[in-house]
Amino acid sequence: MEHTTEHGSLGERAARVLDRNWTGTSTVPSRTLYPHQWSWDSAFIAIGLRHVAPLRAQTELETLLAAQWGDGRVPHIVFNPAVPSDAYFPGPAFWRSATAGRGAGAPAGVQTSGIVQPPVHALAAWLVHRADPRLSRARGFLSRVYPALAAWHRYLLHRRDLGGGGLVSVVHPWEQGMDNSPCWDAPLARVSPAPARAFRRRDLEHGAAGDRPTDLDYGRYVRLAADYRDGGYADGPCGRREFAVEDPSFNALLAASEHALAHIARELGAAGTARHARAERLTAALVERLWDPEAEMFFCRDLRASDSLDPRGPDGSRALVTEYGVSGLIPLILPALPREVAAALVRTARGPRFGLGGGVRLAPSYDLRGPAFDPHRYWRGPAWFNTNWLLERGLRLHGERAQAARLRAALLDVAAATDFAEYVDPYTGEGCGARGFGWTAALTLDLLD
Ligand code: 9WN
Repeated sequence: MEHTTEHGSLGERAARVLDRNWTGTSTVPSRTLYPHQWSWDSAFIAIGLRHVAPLRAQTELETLLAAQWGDGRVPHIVFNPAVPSDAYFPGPAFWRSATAGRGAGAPAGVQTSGIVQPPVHALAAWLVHRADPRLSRARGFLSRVYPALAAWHRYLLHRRDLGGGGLVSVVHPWEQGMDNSPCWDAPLARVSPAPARAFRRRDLEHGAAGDRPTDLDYGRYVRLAADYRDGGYADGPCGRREFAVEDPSFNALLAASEHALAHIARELGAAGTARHARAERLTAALVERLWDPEAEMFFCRDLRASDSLDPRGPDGSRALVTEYGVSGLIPLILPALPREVAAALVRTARGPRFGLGGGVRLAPSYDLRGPAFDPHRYWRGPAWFNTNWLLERGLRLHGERAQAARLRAALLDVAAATDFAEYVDPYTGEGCGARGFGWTAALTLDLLD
């Protein structure tokens, strides 16, 4: 498809979306639905911004890291004080970071949430640096962000290895970023929802109810977040969570970012060897704990389901949630993935569940044949641009050039046709959710480069 219209080239249109979403210090995912700074959105946005505005790309990451907590966590939302506090739910009045998060070192000068999102930031910082090394060196960009990124990874590896097997656990579906994925249905079923009257959703004012999570999902999200807050956002033994899941995508992104931190360390004159080794250990732990060779898929591990099981015995595998979410394909981005695992993952991506070999425009967020598949409901089927961008990268990394090229072309076509939709029907490419969405525009710019 030709990507130039009377409104300018696709790249110009994408850059205009990022201009419109820029607040002066960071970029909102959407002016309507998400009017604050989101953690993994900012990482993807910086990856695209670096091609058109490297200074803004650096600032994007610096703004996020300025809201880092004393214990090293990078909050999933940094609230913009210029936006009415009830524009998004749950807003600053719900999270109460400055008071409830004091013990965990929440900063005093900025209001944030208290949960995290996937650690894409070191990868983003490295890519941003490489786009304009002169500017980066002149501003001391890497030497300023490196300690914050190292503390962030330390928090995850030391405070969030709740299963003790070398992987990080998420304690809320919002942390993993694929909020209502069917992978969470079983672990969430144990959580008693907060009553609907206890909160007011704002998302339904901007998005169709059929494209969003249900009220029951929201009740459970609110319950989990409120319990975490009321426990002072404490992790570790006294902060035992009702929901604790090891997720393939979250951990794969941490390993990819650990490789990126190794490159950053080397650029700063230190040895990156220990970090590469840690990334390889994370990759090995992913394979050991989450890979199912018969299914040819990575699955989530529900730590609470395994509580009653002997983790060393064969029953330990029952703790794997055998739902095929796109999260289970994301480890393809890892260079140290065993060759046979990478080959099997490519088969799964091309097969009938994800359809990349034929049948879909873009990879869905969930199994096309799964019982819970819904082509329009958020993370229960629709295709998202960030996960497809990661798959494109993974396919290229593992030598699947033709498949990667087809995916890249489809991403550009669908982004152009939907005005940078938040997510799309995987079969038809029809846009859903917000338009002018930050990471869709940013990753379009990255693919065009
Ligand atoms: C909750 C901002 C975020 C993304 C997530 C996506 C959605 C929020 C919501 O929007 O989550 O964090 O209110 O639904 O699921 O991946 O980071 O774009």
